[in-house]
Amino acid sequence: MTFETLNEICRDVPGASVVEGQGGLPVIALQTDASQAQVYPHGAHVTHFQPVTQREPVLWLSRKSWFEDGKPIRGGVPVCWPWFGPHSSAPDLPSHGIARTREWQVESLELLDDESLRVTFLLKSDEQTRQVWPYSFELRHEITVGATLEMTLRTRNPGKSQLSLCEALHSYFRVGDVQRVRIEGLENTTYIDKIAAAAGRKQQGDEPVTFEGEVDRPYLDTESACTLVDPQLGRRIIVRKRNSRSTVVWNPHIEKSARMEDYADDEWPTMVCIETANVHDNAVTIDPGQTHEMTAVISVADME
Ligand code: TA6
Repeated sequence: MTFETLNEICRDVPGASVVEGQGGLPVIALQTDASQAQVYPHGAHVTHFQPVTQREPVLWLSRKSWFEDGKPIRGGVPVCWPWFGPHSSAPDLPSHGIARTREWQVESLELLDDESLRVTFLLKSDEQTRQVWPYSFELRHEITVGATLEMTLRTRNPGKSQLSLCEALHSYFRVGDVQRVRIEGLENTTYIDKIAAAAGRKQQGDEPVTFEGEVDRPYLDTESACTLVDPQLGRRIIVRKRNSRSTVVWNPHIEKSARMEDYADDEWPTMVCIETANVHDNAVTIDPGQTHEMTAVISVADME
């Protein structure tokens, strides 16, 4: 969408504007009494969310991120859809699917009665998507910015065959020091340890998740909210969810982050991913004519 079209959409909505973002890409800036946020139509990608109570942004964004066609933004909340991680049978296809590297259309933008702002992005199947995923779909990403950041990923199946897919709102959170944080809410949950892949599935004990090294874990069959406790920034980030059965936790630590071109070597202590997902055993199927939606709600509280 051109700047002019986006300007037209934002013009009559108090608190919404479109500005030139990184890489010259348009970005929608949303300002409310409670918070501010930024969302790129590129990937329908939330890159910034900061309640007025917070000195630091809630979302992490790499200073080396790409901001260009065909490449994913590193940080914020990438939309992983309709597969998660590498494609199961075509390794040369993009990791985490097709949604995060496409430009989405703005379907609606409105100021709600509670003074929050809601923008809905739409991505429809086309020739390009059918080349890598031979199905018809309508994918909407509804983002509501206020005291919380609420994101709903909604898949409608307009076709005649059942859809089977994986999905994640791959949220990157800003922390003071990953070696000092803990995640509560995943106790006694089964996870796949992708670092010790040979070890396969493991069970989290009744202790919180902590980060002594690289951690890459899809936790399965869990609908629990997670709390990211950050003593250095003196806050707790709470990730609530609906219709999500998986939570993926990731920090690349030293070696993996050094291998990533769009991730600075010294950034790994400042981020943690807690991803609201349906992956692996928790893949979803959507019958013809049906709609499935998954929601993440991000909020922040001071440390008790
Ligand atoms: O969510 C964790 C993960 O699957 C990791 O394995 C790591 O690859 C991360 O996603 C980032 O993936 P990306 O394709 O964005 O580099």
